[in-house]
Amino acid sequence: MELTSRSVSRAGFGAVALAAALGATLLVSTPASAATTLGAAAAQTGRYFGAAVAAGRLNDSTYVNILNREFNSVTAENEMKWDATEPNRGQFNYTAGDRILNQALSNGKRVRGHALLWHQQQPGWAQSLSGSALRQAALNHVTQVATHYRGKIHSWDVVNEAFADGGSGGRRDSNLQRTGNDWIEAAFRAARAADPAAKLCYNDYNTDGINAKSTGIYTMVRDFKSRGVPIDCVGLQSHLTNNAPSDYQANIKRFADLGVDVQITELDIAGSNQANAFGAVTRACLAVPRCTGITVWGIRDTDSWRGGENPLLFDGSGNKKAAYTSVLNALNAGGTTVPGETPPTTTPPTTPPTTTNPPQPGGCTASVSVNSWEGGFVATVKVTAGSSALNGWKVTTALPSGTSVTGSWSASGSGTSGTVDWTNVAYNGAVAAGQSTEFGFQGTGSAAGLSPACAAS
Ligand code: 9MR
Repeated sequence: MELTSRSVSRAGFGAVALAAALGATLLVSTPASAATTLGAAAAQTGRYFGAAVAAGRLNDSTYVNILNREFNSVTAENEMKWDATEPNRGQFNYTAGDRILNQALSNGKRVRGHALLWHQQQPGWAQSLSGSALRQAALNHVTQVATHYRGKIHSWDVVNEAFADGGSGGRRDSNLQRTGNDWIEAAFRAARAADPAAKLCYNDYNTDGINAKSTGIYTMVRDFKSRGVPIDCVGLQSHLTNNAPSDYQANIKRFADLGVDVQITELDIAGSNQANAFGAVTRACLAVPRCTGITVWGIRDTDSWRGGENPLLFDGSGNKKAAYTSVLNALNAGGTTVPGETPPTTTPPTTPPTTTNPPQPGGCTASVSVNSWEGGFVATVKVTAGSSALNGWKVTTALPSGTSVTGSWSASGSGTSGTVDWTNVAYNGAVAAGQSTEFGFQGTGSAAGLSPACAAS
């Protein structure tokens, strides 16, 4: 990625000065029991405070001491990327990623997964693929890596940096984008099927304020939510200089209002206003209940990818900087509490089915779209209500012999082979007349010739 530098505008400086004054006021009410580490301070409002970690530094005792003391979340800086985890097609290497994961889990930290698909840091073999061969390889990569880490990752960056810089608001051209505009949703569906418990995030940079690029992402997330594409969070990388954009908090809030969490995923801030800006970013996250955590992109200045800019919270010797104190004070001053993390599939139905007064079945239709490759497929099924509303539905699929379901989302399957009945889950049984909902499943073998039959229930 390229960094854009920001100058301190009058308006921006005014906002920071105001925020700093507010911070000072709030500090007066800091409880006597203020936490003394970033992780503990963030946990007071249910948030995490994390750092990007490099496996190669885990033998450095200064580094590991700070990591273990201060942070309660970890992101692998490079070790879970495509080039690291699948250096040869179909041959997976989790050695360095597992090292970071195990170090974190054994010290009670949660782990963010970064990143399943990205146009950068692709292995050479993927760079030379295109079209359906690349699509198949990419979805298989998502499935394999998310399955390896199943149950251990708090949040996955499923897709990283897929939007273009500048004013278009559109997708970035890449080999992945050229496999079809729906590659992102296919990736999210494959990730959900492989690890239903992980929060699935879209992550990008220069999207921290309200601009054409962040609005393009906003529109995609709104579309995904309306169509039932599984997405749970948006990552704002927040590689900044001197200030967060003046509409940073408003941007966080507009994403949260779509019903997704927001995570600050790669925070680093260069420039002379660094300490104030770190405090302002922290306060902006704390002000929005669905801003659930902050990750800084490295521990000491000497660990940063922004060589020479010293954009982190600890100096090269591991000493706390003014920016550290600014963040800690902001965390201790508090903010809104993060609401409980309820997976979408456990949300109670708004109109529960009743056995005493059953609704008149109104009929429904089902259609399927299949992304397939040699040996596997992802099927997305659209259920559409007829002239009456549905309070529950069942879709029957006859799978070809030899085909086996390996995962599904937004429906419960009666089995994994042969004739499978798919029944709505709690939150998507109610479908208004003429409206649709979607579910999907993934499997090995072929989904050729599927013709799903729908019945109201
Ligand atoms: O910090 C990472 C650096 O060590 C790598 O050389 C670089 C390779 O592209 O990726 C850096 O991390 C990036 C992250 O994965 C995605 N967002 C931008 C980060 C900084 O470039």
